[in-house]
Amino acid sequence: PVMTIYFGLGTNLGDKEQHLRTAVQKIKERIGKVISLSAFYATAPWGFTSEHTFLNAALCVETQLSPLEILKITQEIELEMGRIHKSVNGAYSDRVIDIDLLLCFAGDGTPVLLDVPGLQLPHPLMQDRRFVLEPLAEIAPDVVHPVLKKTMQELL
Ligand code: PH2
Ligand code: MG
Ligand code: MG
Repeated sequence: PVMTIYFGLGTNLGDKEQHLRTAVQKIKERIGKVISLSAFYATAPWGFTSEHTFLNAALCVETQLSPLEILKITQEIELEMGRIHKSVNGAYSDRVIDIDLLLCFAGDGTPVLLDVPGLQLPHPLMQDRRFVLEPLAEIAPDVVHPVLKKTMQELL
């Protein structure tokens, strides 16, 4: 069964544009077909203090994989690309790449909701983060958040 998945990508270290392009390429090779990719948005660090600004993007992919299979692959890509620290209890840190699963829909458009250790869909904080909503509203303005019942444009 084909599913549509939306990712949020972020980086605030090194050659950020290259990191986003590399992550998109790896996702394309291992997860599925890229349907759309947003522009890259320069954003200020949210939720922590850092001298390194972010580059954020949103990505839509069609895949045959399950959300947990996708999570495993995105975590492997993060490690391969040199991510060292993960956030602990919401204490964020600088990173080469962060790939977050945001929203997932089955082939018929039914939302896929998930709440298991390590993965919650929709992403529980997406509606609070402009750095997520701005790129996402660019590629999916009319997609409805299945819990909040608002479009990405409305949430932005
Ligand atoms: N990611 C975070 C915390 N803060 N701030 C910006 N601007 N962009 C991010 O991608 C980001 C953040 C947690 O993953
Ligand atoms: Mg994140
Ligand atoms: Mg993450």
